[in-house]
Amino acid sequence: MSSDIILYTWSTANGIKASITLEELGLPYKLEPIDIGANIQKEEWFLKISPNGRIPALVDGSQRVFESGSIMLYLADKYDTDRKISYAPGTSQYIEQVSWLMFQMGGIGPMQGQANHFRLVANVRSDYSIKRYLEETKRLYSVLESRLKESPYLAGSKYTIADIASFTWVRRGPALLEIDLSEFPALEKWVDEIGKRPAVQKGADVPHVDRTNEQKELFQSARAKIDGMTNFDKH
Ligand SMILES: N[C@@H](CCC(=O)N[C@@H](CS)C(=O)NCC(=O)O)C(=O)O
Repeated sequence: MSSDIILYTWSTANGIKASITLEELGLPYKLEPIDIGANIQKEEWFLKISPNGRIPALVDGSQRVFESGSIMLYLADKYDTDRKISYAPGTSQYIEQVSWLMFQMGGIGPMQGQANHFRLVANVRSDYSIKRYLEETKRLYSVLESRLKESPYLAGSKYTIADIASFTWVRRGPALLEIDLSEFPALEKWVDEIGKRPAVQKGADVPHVDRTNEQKELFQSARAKIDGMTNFDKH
């Protein structure tokens, strides 16, 4: 299938949702790496594509698409005519797929993102914030766990973009936040299975960056640094 897709991304939980979707669909695309550490995402030219100044974003001919969930829906609705990783618009399963996709976009992404921030990168220690966002992240995982106990995939019997969206976040929970996935056995099995898909492995490495400096020890020392600060909260 031919396409004029340009993907602007970086290898983060939100960024790889787009590249994994493209790889699953076997769609050719031109990659434009946006180094978020260098703040390229805030440059004027990029804001015209992604007004919120964040990755991922995509341009397909004259169409811009921003927000990872919107990108996934756009690609699935337009290009997944064989319904490999999506349900057809207008069906009940499609609504289930969108519901779980929005659950990730409005829940796991923002909550786990804040948990990551207060646990790993904040320059103050706030035990209240760490507890609030970590507990909420785990509560959201328990919602996924309940769903995956009754259904093989989030939207039903088929692996879809809804699974990809939560997968990219949940897979990072153990290393970044020390979340023990064995507390969520159905979720752990689902993560392992999705992680083995060749398109997922390929898409998760876009753009390829050297991860040798991102080993467990780096996250451990980031957490230890925050633990060593005085708690900022007023009691
Ligand atoms: N809701 C947005 C969130 C995008 C987002 O937060 N992207 C992060 C990387 S995972 C980013 O661009 N961070 C750079 C910044 O905030 O300046 C989506 O799902 O696309």
